[in-house]
Amino acid sequence: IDNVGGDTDTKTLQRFIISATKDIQLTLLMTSIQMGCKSIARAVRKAGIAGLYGLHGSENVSGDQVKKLDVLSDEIFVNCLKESHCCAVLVSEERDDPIIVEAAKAGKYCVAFDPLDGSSNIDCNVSTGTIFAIYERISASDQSPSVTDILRAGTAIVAAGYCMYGSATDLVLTFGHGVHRFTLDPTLGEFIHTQGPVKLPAKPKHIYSCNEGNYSLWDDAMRAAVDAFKHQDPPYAARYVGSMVSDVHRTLLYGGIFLYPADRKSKIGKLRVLYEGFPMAKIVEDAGGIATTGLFQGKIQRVLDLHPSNVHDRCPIILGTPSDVQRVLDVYAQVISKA
Ligand code: P6P
Repeated sequence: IDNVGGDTDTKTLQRFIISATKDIQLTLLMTSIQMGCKSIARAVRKAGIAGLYGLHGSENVSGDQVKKLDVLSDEIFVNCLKESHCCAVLVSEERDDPIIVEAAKAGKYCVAFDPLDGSSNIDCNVSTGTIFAIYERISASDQSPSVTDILRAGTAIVAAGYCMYGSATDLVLTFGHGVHRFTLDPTLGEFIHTQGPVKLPAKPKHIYSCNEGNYSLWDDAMRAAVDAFKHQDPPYAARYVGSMVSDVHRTLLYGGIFLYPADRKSKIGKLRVLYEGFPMAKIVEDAGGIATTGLFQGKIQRVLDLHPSNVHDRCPIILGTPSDVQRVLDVYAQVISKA
């Protein structure tokens, strides 16, 4: 009943941001990020319809070249971040090179983001999402910022989050002191606090989530690990949306395991470190879960301990309920011990 007009003390995301961070630039930055997510949510909801009339790469009634939704989402987010006057370096999944914000608008944060992850799903109305990770720049404010301000280990992340454009628009966020969930109330235009601190369930659902179409491309250990979930009694349920934000959101709330391992086709994995692996690993760890690469570059690594050398580096990702992830790590440990 709360938050439908009768509430006189609405717990908005804006209020949470103000209370959770005493840094005015981070408050302003998060205000801009939530504005970007609201704008993308509106475009996604609209495009779900317009998509039927060829939204992608076509001209609209006034003859303008209508932008593909992921490009549109990227421009929305870049403008929101630049105009926050709180950012120095931006890395977008949609852009080859980092954006160094002009000095007049530069601030002390760096943001890596995927403006519309899973956008190949938009035309069939499958949920998509925006993912972001925030760092504080390490270069001095009188120095020009550079990519080295953001090419750092995931443990340096100040805040991470995602916004899922699903049946509802959910925004999940951590400043490192607890994961919180907010749901957009379109009648108010505000994200309302709906859950938090969010923790992976103590009694998780038995769900494994991966693209089994790649089964023949996996190494023996990954095949054995996934087979073990299927041969349980009762077997685990298979759930795979193919949109990382959806698969991680379900894993966070229901428990279970999400895997995108390396394979013969994607030898270093498919998902990108800076704006998929790191933010999701930060959220899952803050919610009491584990996020690992599995056996990668000869050793088992915590995703957040990786140190990317390129802004679009990829890595294998296995994350979720600790007992489920540990089962996969145990299989890899046996592989290493036999090597
Ligand atoms: P596949 C979407 O394209 C994405 O980047 C993630 O959102 C998702 O988890 C993954 O790729 C899906 O990849 O190979 O299963 O289609």
